[in-house]
Amino acid sequence: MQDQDIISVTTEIVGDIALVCVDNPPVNALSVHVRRGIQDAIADINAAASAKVIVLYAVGRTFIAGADITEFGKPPMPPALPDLLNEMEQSATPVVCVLHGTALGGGLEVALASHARVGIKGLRIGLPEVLIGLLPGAGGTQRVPRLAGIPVALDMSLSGRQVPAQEALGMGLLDALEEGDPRDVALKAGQDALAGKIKTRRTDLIETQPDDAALEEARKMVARKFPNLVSPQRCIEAIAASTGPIAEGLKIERKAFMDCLDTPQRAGLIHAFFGERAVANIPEKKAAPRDIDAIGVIGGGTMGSGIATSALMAGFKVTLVEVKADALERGIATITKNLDGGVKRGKLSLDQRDAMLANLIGATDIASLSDADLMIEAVFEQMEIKKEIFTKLDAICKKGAILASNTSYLDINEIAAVTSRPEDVIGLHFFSPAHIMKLLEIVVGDKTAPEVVASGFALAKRLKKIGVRAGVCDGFIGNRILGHYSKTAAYLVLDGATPQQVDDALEAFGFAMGPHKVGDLAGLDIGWMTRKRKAADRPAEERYAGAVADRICEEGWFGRKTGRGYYVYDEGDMHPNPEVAKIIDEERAAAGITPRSFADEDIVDRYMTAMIAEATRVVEDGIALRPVDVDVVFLSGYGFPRFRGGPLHYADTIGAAELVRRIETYAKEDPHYWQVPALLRKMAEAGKSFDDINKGG
Ligand code: 3H9
Repeated sequence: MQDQDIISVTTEIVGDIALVCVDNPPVNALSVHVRRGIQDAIADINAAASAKVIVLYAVGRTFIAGADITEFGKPPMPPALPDLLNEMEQSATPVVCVLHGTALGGGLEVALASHARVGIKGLRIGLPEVLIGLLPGAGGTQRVPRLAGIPVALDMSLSGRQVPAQEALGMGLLDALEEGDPRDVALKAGQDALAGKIKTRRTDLIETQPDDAALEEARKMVARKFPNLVSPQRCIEAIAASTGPIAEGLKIERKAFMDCLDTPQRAGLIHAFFGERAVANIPEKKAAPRDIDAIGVIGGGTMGSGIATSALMAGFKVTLVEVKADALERGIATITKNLDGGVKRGKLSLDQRDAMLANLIGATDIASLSDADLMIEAVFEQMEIKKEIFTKLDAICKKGAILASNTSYLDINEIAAVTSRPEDVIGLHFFSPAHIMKLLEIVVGDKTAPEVVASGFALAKRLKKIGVRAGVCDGFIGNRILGHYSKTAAYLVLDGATPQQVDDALEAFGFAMGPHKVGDLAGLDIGWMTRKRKAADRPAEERYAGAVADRICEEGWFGRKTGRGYYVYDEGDMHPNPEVAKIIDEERAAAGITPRSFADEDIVDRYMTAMIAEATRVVEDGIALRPVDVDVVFLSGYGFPRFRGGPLHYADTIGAAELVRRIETYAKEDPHYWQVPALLRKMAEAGKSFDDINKGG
């Protein structure tokens, strides 16, 4: 059966009321058959004059969640949504819309073009198009200002936030709020409209109140907050046009929407949207997760406290274990501070914070974890210490408990091997600050049981994090790739760029912070320790990347926390550290390097090519299930610009053949560092993309 032949819209006549029902699981997206179904239903009812009012509603978990995103980038299939909604607005029989769940994007636009809107309690409405590189393209930029004013239209369409029903009622975007099942509410809404209790009116006949000040403020905000994004600017342009005739405004909106549809940003953001859902598709997805209620966190440092905070915020009971009473006290104080931060940011009420703290127990004896369902070890990154803890856990934990390590690079198989139950052992790699960062790498050992992997994914969901499955290797997906490409930044500086130039070039590419600023923020001592730890294993052919950073650390400059690193931090002011320039000169002289200049584009190309090369090897080695898993790790854990879709989505915009050519060119300078991954060469020869691999090709 062709897509357009699917029947997803049905009409039921009850007296003078025509109930038009949309049923297109899972989220009632406006696929071509839904658009045709609504168009035919309204035309038929008007032609037959079979009802005095039409009530449009949907069944399932939500009202219409928007246009069908999978249709974007494909040939258009009529009717286009804007045309359908213009027709609906002109319908001689008034249309009342009944909304439940989440009425988003095109879904809300259907409601705005109706003649009245009734929400069902629990409803949230929103215009999230900007989050996928678009703007409301079916009248949202014209009809929200008419019903609720320009400031509301700017707020909703530039933030993409979901507005709760009560607030929507206050804004004038809903006419009534009811409780009940969508069909029952639809019938009542029809009766209320017939009785004149719900007033129906055409939105296009309302005039928008001008508000130049709000538009100007929005333009400034967008220039400051989203300098790289196209669609927010175009969205403001369309909203500004809403004070004129609606036909003109709709034309401007349509043009802006179609232009945005054509941008790589739209493709990148939609790749990110589907990618975040695709990573849940794991080989273990049919396994039943184990019940987790009580969690034990071992280690009350920054990571352990952050993990405990995250678990408390998700409603788990948490026991925090530290060896010494003073360390335990510090851990509990950090958790309290984290939760207080949530209260300050308006994310938690005081009552919620108190309830979470009441779920927290502190202990200095690991034996107090004997009843916990999941242990998360978050102590110092030393194999011997980890082994000692896992040996103890094995002795005291109940049967079926999951034993997890938050290690960021150590071998999970080696840790599991000290227990009598390696099938219960898994890596749960959180990112700092753990109660805020979205990413959770779920590291699967050779013997980890499928239910334990499924439990890791269920846990990620409850913690409102994105779980990504990773295999065992030094650094798993993210840190392994980071360990490789971060050397490029150091080589660029040794060869002639300044740290600030590297940072500026990568920030212009879209990273929130360049690598030297990130180093200063995280603490340069961390990299220094890692380099010392790995010194013995460094291959003789490898060009040493740590020369400058080591010298900075030897001065006691560890970045922000010491007031100095690559930059000097002085009461809110930040400028390049002049002493670092001297160190760089000395290191260049010692290595016999004559500095050369790099164009910003060259800096970005080298940095990104190194990232893509190691990411390709991570896919090739089976550490990541698919290229999209790497993309999601970088988007949710490493500040990769979302509008670029992730390193391997970005790689597809360059193409495998060009990437091979680049690596071969750079290899003339350093053949050890720049090696073409076998997979990339094969892709170049076969004309394949990473997206082909995502699709199973
Ligand atoms: C738009 O409307 C443009 C118009 O202004 C103009 C047009 C001319 N299309 O998220 P979930 C899939 S732009 C196709 O896991 P939840 C999703 O991939 C659109 N598929 O559920 C997943 O598939 P799978 C503006 C979609 O309960 C399944 O549905 N609207 C769409 O956690 C379940 O999704 C948006 O941007 C879609 N529009 O959250 C809303 N939406 O099971 C985007 C979802 O195979 N959607 N799917 O992995 C959402 O924000 C959330 O899905 C929602 C439900 C809150 C609705």
